[in-house]
Amino acid sequence: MIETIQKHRQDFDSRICSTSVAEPLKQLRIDFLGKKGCVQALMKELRQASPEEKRQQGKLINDFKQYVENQLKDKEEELGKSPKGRPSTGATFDTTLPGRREIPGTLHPVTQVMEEIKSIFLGLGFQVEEGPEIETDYYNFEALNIPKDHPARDMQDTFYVDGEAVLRTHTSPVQIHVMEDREPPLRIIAPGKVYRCDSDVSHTPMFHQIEGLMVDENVSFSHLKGIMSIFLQEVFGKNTKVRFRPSFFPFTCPSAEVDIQCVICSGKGCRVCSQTGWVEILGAGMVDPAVFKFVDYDAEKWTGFAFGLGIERISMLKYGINDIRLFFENDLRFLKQF
Ligand code: 2U9
Repeated sequence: MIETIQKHRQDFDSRICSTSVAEPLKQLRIDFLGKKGCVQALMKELRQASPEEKRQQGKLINDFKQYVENQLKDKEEELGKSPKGRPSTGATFDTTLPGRREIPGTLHPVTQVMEEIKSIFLGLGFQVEEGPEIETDYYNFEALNIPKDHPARDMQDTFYVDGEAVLRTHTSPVQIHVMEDREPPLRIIAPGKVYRCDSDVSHTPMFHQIEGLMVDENVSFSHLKGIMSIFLQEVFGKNTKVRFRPSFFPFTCPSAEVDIQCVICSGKGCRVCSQTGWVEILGAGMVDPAVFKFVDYDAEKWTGFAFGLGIERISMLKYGINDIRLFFENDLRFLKQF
């Protein structure tokens, strides 16, 4: 009988040690303390024993029963405290299991291109300036030489907040604020979100812009051409061909639209460049003296150039993306490629 109890105890100890979930613990209770369990079987065996043996062996069986009950109670408490029946103490875990790999995130492609462009202009001596995304009609339009009845207001499909407040349609108000606060010389870029009520494969209601402004004595169109060419060759490669076409903006005169030779077909003609071999990349021009008047700059003394570009458009051309909405769908299959 003593050996049988010892065997049962060894068996019990080894099973309870390797139990880390509640379900097998229930089975252990049934196997040892249940009606058909081994403690009951020992009791049955005891019926045939002499009175003296009953006294001695009965005590051993009771001790074993008590031991099993205590051990089960402790284990149940331990498992009950930790989630999903795992031990809270970490006493039993498989050290041979491979660790769980953390998948590191990456910067959004729009943020990456924004940072790249900022660092190019920082290298050219420009400072970064920021401003509010809700602006007044004055800073978004009036001070940029876009009066109330000007057709350029329709071109920009404005979101009106209430009364005189609008979601800025470009980051140009930042430059107006800076010019109000500071005297030239100025060399600044204004990155940030802008809003226009427009949505299709190449427009989203919110997109990112970087605008730039340089004001000093004797700043000329040559400076504008030089800086734009250096910038575009940094982004798209040393051999990128750049061309300037005359254009119109209310806040610059003369104005230009700037193209690069198509990065998809290298100028041969494809769907992206509508068979022209060129793609439009940014707008620019010499600051209109009317704008200087609004900020009280002496237009006889100071001249300046300004430019503006959409970050999503640059990113689409750089990476060959054909639908701007992909940037905002948060699909990891798209985002993981950058
Ligand atoms: C001040 C004076 C002049 C900023 C400029 C453009 C030309 C331009 C567009 C490019 C693509 C906007 O994102 S886009 O749709 N921008 O073509 N922006 S000149 O001129 C300024 C800005 C501020 C005080």
